[in-house]
Amino acid sequence: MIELQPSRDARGFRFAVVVARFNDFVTVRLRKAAVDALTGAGVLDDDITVVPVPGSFEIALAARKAAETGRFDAVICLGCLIRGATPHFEYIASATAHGITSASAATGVPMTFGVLTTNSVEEALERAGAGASNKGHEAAVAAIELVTVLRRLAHPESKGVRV
Ligand code: RBF
Repeated sequence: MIELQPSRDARGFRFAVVVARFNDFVTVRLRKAAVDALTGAGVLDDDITVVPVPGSFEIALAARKAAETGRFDAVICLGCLIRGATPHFEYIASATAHGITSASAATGVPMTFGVLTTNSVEEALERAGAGASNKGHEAAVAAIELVTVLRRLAHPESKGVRV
């Protein structure tokens, strides 16, 4: 049996980071952690394109348009939804998740989900703090894992280990 190994080295891959401005006191932290994770994995500055959108509801369309350019190996989606007194939270959260899933399925471009859905500001800040538990960092690491393992899947000389 062969098990393909993802790589932590993402040199040469190109990424779009779609980030919602709504709740930007949180999303700037997600964005920074995602970009740091990419550059830490060897991705060149010029190979990262940040696409700001007004709110999480708009992420899916921008992610799809980015994917359709053919210029990106993966799209990292970042946003922050904080539950309020309105039912909009559930609608927007559901539309965002489904929209990103459909965009990835329609384009075949890997997309990762770094959209926080929290009950409070405190909870949101906890998930956007320093370190590896930052959800922007996690979404970038997931994108790196996905593009590297998919590259190896596509090439018959894939590096794998016999297990
Ligand atoms: N966008 C977010 O990214 N996070 C939110 O918590 C959020 N809350 C919203 C609450 C309401 C009642 C509305 C109408 C919009 C909210 N949005 C939020 C913005 C939404 O994603 C979108 O940008 C706007 O509805 C414009 O299409």
